[in-house]
Amino acid sequence: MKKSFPEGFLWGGATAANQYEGGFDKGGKGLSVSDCARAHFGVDVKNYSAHNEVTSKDIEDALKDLNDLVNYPKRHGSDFYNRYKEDIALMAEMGFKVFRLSIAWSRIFPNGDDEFPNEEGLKFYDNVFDECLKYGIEPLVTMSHYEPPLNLVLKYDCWYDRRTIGFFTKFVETICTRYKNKVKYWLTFNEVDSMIRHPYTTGGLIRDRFSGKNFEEVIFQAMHHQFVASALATKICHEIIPDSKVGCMLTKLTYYPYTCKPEDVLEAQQMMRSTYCYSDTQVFGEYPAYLLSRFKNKGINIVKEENDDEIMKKYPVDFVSFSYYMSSCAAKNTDDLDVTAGNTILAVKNPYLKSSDWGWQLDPTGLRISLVDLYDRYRKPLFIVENGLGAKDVLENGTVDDQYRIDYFKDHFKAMYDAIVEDGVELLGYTSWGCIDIVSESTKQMSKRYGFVYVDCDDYGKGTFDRYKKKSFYWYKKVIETNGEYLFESEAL
Ligand code: BGP
Repeated sequence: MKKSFPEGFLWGGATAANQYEGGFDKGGKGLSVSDCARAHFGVDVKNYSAHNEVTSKDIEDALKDLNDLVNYPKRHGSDFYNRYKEDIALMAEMGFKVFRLSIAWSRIFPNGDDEFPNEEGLKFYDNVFDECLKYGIEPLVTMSHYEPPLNLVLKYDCWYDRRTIGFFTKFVETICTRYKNKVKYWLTFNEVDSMIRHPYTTGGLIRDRFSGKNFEEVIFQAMHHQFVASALATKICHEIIPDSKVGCMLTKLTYYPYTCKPEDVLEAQQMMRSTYCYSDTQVFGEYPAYLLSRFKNKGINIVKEENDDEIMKKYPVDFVSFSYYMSSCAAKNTDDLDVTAGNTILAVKNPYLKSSDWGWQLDPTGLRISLVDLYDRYRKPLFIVENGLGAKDVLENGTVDDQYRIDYFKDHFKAMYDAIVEDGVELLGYTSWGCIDIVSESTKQMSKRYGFVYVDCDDYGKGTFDRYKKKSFYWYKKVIETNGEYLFESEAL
């Protein structure tokens, strides 16, 4: 009996405006926080905070030269803004059923608190969605993916100020109304948990603007506003687009105990909660007991308004989406243990796993473990909206021999298949991260390539930006064409 994925499985790819779109100051778009996120060339990729801490002075420096696209690679991204027709045609050629992208909030409301939306920005996404639908590709839209308007940061401290809930829901009402006949799959916040690890890009929070305050409490207050906003966004989307499906999105970090010592098993369990507590809040519509205990024990006081709990409870998400790249180990005592980088984290290295060029540990079995964990925990349909291998690809004779990427995907897709067929997981679809090469989030590099399509641009913004199909382009096309059967044919090995 042929092995294939469920009928209607949504194969595709994922991007985010702040890393892919470019055109950062075109078409009436205002500055977003990401347009002021400087690249730190030559800094160790493990030094995550050096790459992602942002100070008020950094913002002043970024605003001094808005023509500086070398130090601010996200300003040019992959130039999707000018090349969206070509890129969507490439996605269609691979047979995509779904394309995940985000709407840049500051392209619609340039300052975040504008009275009226920017029509040129609305028109751009109309054109993008029309291009997708022309090929039968479903848009999967992230409402907020590291793109709050910079003005909200400078004027209100962004998500720390409760008024940002209103600015965000006005943005949501605008885009749901405008695209109600074109978009039915939505995500509210990308990796809502990431505010803990990079509060600037996710929450628009700059530490030195809160001197004298407990910054952890500031982050959780901002996150509370995002939870209320996420619930209201779900409500608004369902009201305007009755058949819409709205998902939360978490960073699926998967930790194994470094040994079978009970204290290491406990440490791994506690570390897993570092992201579960936020998806728990969005799926169950209330703060989990262990997060409330943490608030109490650390003297963290969240200011709520009287309807907040009711709103969060009343409008939970329809499905759970997540990013998965790698797994890590956890140990009570990490002295003398090797540490390696991961997605926005540093963690104990697993001696049984290989690592990517950026130190991320490659673990397809960990994807199956993650799928089982999440499905057992939430009993809601799942959607993998980010997965892939960031690697140093070399363009030769107009293509890239990225057999290593094919091998990565093959192993991960087989793990997905087993989770569906063996473990009964309901998996709606899969969008590989950076399906066309994209500026990386943690290090702002183009050279950390994820795509099935190579973009001729280096870490300094130099290149033609022309697109080249990699070996994996043709492989993924066959996987989609056969709904996964190709994975199990000998030639796919
Ligand atoms: C996730 C983000 C994406 C993407 C991905 C890969 O956390 O949601 O925006 O960046 O990580 O990480 P990186 O780009 O740092 O390789």
